Amino acid sequence: MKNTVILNQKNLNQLADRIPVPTFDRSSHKVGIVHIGVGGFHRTHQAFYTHQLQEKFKAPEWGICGVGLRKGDQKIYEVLKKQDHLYTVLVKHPDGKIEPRIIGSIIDFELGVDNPVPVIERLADPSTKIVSLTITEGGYNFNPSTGEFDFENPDIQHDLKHSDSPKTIYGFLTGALKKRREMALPGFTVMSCDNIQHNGDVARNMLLSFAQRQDAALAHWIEREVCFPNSMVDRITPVTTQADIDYLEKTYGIKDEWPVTCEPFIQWVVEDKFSNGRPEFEKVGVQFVPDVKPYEKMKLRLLNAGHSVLGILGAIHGHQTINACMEDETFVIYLRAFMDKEATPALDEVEGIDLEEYKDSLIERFANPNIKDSVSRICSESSAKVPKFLLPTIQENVTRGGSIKYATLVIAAWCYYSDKGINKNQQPLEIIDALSGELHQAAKRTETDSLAFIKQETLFGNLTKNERFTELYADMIQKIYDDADIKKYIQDIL
Ligand code: CS2
Repeated sequence: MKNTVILNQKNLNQLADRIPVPTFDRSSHKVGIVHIGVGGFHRTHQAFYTHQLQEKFKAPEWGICGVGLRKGDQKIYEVLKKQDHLYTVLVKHPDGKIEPRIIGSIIDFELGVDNPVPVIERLADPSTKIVSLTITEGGYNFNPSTGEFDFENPDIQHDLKHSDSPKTIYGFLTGALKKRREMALPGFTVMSCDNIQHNGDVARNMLLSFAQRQDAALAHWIEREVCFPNSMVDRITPVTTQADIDYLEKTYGIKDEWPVTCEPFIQWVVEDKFSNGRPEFEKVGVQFVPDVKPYEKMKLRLLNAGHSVLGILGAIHGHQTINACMEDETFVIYLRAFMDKEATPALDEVEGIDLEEYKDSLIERFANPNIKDSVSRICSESSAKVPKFLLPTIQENVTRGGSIKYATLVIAAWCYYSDKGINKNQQPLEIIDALSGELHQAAKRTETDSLAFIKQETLFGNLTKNERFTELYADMIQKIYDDADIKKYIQDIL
């Protein structure tokens, strides 16, 4: 048994013979990227790529400063500060192998919750060239059915009135960009890394809507000076468990309070549109393309939607993880049928990608038995995910007269899930959703109005106007409410 060593910069030398540690001189690195929303995904993806670039090719001007804008970011802020912003990534292979590595690309962290000034200064600093975002699908503050910026949000109203003490991402970005304009500095690139189709365009439209209300001249300057590349990001990153923390300590004698785990697969496709320079990420496998849209659509409609199909149906059946769903043949066949018969017909050609192979690879990735990605993570924030991952496929198939039954069952199951909060064995489900109250209220009305759940227009738009969809949905609702044995209906549909 190795002696236990606390993870921090001073102890790295002692750890170097146990696992790969950063060999570059972190103290000489400058912040070039400010990243807002340091969750597990950022740490296994962009920070991982940046680390590899710094390790293999040096890139001292592209250190990352993490930023948290929500109260919930306090914990990651404290853990990373204590560990000199070092953390471990555990890459979990399907054959059981686990590859650990300490990541050194994050070099600083600011929390903007009670004290926004240091964050604004950091964003406005001449060394900051890119501001990247993983603020979640629900974090962009737009109405999912109209796509319009939501000015009703009280935090947005606060930011419009108090530009020097912002709470939202838009208040922070405009505050910093205003300073840059005053100092005659160039803008920075705003690089969205969230699972939203046209994520860069969405970030741009939302920021400009906000800025126009606040200061029209600034909005014009942003239009000219700030690029918003679209990007497709991909790496399955489950929630870290206590078992992961214990594994690292028992096996390697490393005390890391918040390691992060992921699958071996990693992909990042980005539009090469940067306002103020960028790291040479292509050296570590990032694809720069003129138009990322076909890639993002493919990923959202197959991978993310596939996750929601398994997660929501799996939760009701009583499966705990995505790989448990994939051990259940009925679920695998259903997933493939959804992908082949509903998602694929609504996709465009993706240059250089064979969609059959892509789907095969998703089936393999989801089945990785070592990943244990919880269905509760997948179902969390479904109100932000389903309208982006699944509903566009239903809408397009409604228009073109294609199959909709596979996806519709998922919507009916989501209603039952939101209403009852239990699986078919009467066990409680962990529901994490910013709109859980609203979803529950709407779903509860199903007893008297079978379409109540899908009448939530901000989520479902005008889908209730389509009879083929509503009839199918109402029929499925009736069956699930009569008997929640979801696998029976999955089999019926197949
Ligand atoms: C998942 C994603 O949030 C979800 O429901 O589908 O987090 C997914 O694991 C990642 O996008 C993979 O790149």
